[in-house]
Amino acid sequence: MAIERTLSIIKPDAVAKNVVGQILARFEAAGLKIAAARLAQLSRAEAEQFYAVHAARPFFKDLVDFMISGPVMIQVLEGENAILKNRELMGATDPKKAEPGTIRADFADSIDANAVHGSDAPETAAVEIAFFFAGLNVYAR
Ligand code: RTP
Ligand code: MG
Repeated sequence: MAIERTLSIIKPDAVAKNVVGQILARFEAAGLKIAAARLAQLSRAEAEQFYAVHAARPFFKDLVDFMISGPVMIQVLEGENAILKNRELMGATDPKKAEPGTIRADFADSIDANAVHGSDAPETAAVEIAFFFAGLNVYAR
């Protein structure tokens, strides 16, 4: 199994609930290492660019409004099979459909306020990591 990196965001709802530490602890317990991290308030332009793949979807404006509604915690997770492992830890997009014990089942309130983002493939992980950490250190651990 290859060592991968993936881009993870703890969204404004989970930061507001003060569960950043609990979510990071789940990544660590699953063997994922934090290779870079920063707390940020996204601008509208940044959120629109980050989610540009969804620009034509009916939920796009709500998604962007939500992502800029408060600070987010952005991290690069590194480990074996990190992209899929993170998606499994997150659970389904809609927390009502997420498996018990997943981050979204335990911390998310709705499909809009769903606690976390995770890259969905190697190509998107590379683009998303460069988007938020270009010029910053990402540590090989
Ligand atoms: P994310 O990108 O945030 O990790 O979420 P995801 O892969 O599980 O879901 P995706 O299809 O990429 O959608 C991005 C975000 O848009 C919102 N969404 N709303 N109302 C809807 O039908 C709907 N579908 C998606 C969610 O907040 C989702 O996280
Ligand atoms: Mg997605």
